[in-house]
Amino acid sequence: MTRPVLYTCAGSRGLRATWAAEEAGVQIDLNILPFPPRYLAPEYMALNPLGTVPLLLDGETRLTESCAIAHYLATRDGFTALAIAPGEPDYGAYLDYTYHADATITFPQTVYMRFAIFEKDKGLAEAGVAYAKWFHKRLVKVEQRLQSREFLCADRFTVADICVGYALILAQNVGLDDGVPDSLKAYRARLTARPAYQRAFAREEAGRAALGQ
Ligand SMILES: N[C@@H](CCC(=O)N[C@@H](CS)C(=O)NCC(=O)O)C(=O)O
Repeated sequence: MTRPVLYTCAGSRGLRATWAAEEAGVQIDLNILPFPPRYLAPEYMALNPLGTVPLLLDGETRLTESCAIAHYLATRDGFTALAIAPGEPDYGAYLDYTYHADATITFPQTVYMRFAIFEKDKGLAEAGVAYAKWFHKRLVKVEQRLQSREFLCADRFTVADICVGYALILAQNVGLDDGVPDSLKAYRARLTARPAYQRAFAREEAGRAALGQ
């Protein structure tokens, strides 16, 4: 069997995939691209016309959604405890939090980043700040869920934690931490202390350093 190839940028949403690979013990070839690849690695557009990262290639299989890649890697070589199977009590919650992570939580973060950081000279910084508030409000569901739990689903660490945890890591990296509740900061600290997270982070940072970024 060939190894899956992950194209990503260090610290991007692709970290969900690198992290899942480390947790699941799946060997991947990691290709760290300069950010943003659409300008700094234009040849990547031939592989992924969206120009976005991550991209996972595995034989005929290709995925461009970070949360889907995390689930795929957690189950590729056989079902692992990182995923939740149909029939388990938290199956629905697992799907819900895994999708919620990018569609509802990370989406407003990226609008904030675009208008308030990357393109702040374009006069739309106010819109960016409004989306930052939206991001903070949208943390309520995860905050309430974790009031009585260590992990989001099934009393164990799963891909749902990877996907939601990344949004909290991104918040810290882009100056959105002031509105993050302390309970979620503690949850993030528990997640990032995991050896598999540390290995994934180190792998991506080594790739970034090799690019001189
Ligand atoms: N929903 C996709 C979003 C992918 C995405 O937009 N990735 C960002 C990096 S975190 C990107 O590639 N931005 C560069 C660009 O759009 O040019 C996912 O979860 O993977």
